[in-house]
Parts: sequence; structure tokens; C-alpha cells
Amino acid sequence: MAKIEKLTDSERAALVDLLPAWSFARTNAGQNDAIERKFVFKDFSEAFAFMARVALLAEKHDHHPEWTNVYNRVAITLSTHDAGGLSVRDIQLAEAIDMIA
Ligand code: HBI
Repeated sequence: MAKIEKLTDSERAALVDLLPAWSFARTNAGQNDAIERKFVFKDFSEAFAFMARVALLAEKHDHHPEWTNVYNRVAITLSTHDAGGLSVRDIQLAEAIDMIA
């Protein structure tokens, strides 16, 4: 499998406009560069329904989030383990998540 490359500095900077609902963050272990978006839903049931749809997207993209859920709140952090930071796969999954949010 070809090594997945980290975004270049200019590609990373472009995320500010490309993914306006997302912020720069770190992975839970604090090691890797990441992006995150936080969601608030009506209740747990709505939050979990969203998570189920994101789970299917993750499988389709073969790219999986680091995420938390507390009742009606979901926080999604995206980074690429294999690249040790942000890659095009994070952009693609974030855009797909934005379409269902
Ligand atoms: N998800 N976030 C993330 N980062 C990865 O590197 C990654 C993944 N899901 C699946 C996956 N890699 C596999 O394709 C590789 O481990 C083979």
C-alpha cells in the first residue's frame, strides 16, 4: 500500500477556507496534527443516529475518526495514523461528514 503523505503546509493552510466548520487540533495522545468539529443534537438518539451514519462513512472511506459522545454532543477528530498527521483522507472524510451533518 503506497505511503499516505502528510498535507503540505499550504494544503493545510487552505483547510481554513475549505472546511470552515472544522478547527485545528491534536489527536487524543497529543502527538499528531488533526482537525476537529463539535456537534450538538436534540438528544442522545439524534446524536447516536449521526454517529451510526458517520461509522458507515468511515468504513466506506477506510478512514476512521477519533471521537467522543456525551449524551447529545459528539466531537470528531480526524488525523491519519499512517501519515502521522493530516492527509487528504482527512479532508475527504470531513467533507463527507459535513454533507450529512
Ligand atoms: N484511519 N484515521 C485513520 N488513519 C489511518 O491511517 C487509517 C485509518 N483507517 C484504516 C487504515 N488506516 C488502514 O487502511 C491502514 O491501517 C491499512
